[in-house]
Amino acid sequence: MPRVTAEPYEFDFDPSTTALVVIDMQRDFVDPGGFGEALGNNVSLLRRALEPTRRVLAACRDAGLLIIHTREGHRPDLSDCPPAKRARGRLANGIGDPGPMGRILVRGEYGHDIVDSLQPLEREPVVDKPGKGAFYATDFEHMLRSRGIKSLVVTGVTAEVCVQTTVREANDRGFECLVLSDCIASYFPEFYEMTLKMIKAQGGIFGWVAPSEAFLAALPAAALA
Ligand code: C5J
Repeated sequence: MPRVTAEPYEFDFDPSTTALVVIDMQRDFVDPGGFGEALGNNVSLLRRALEPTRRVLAACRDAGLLIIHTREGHRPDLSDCPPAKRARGRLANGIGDPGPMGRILVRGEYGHDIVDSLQPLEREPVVDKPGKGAFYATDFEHMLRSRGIKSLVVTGVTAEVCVQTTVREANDRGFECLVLSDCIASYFPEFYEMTLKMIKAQGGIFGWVAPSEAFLAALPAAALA
């Protein structure tokens, strides 16, 4: 079984029961000129994760792993957006309002979609989630269980919000999570650091952490081809 040099200890995984999860790499969070930047965030902090994630995505495609992408957002009529979520932050331009790349966090809008360099292939499921976690109010868990998935390799943004929420949800459901440290990112450097610390604390209370090169070194080429 492939073994990744990770923290707090080695992460063993079977490629046939492992999925790569790419969380919310959406233009509105990551691209210059999007919603995230309009809120005053420095998107270059998120963009650091793009190239390592692109490499991992390519390797997982070659190895034949299941790959699932997620996007945070809502139906155009906002019927799946809790009023409390919409009101939070008292933003002049918040969820559902016009933003620099279309209506903010609304499905079908340009800004809601995944950045060009990480666009899903047709065969790769995309989970549209109304919450921060990928399990809440989605068929994500059903997809994983239907395919016998036991381990998740986790990438995406933002570290402390949708990545961490998803890892916690996955951990409670019995999935083993390896978070790739250079493939997640936050607008806040201290939240990025603390996310990694929290995941691997206490013997891996939520999972494992490793740089993508350690995962790529362990991933057999064409594992499932
Ligand atoms: C995500 C957010 N994707 N930060 N959303 O983390 O609101």
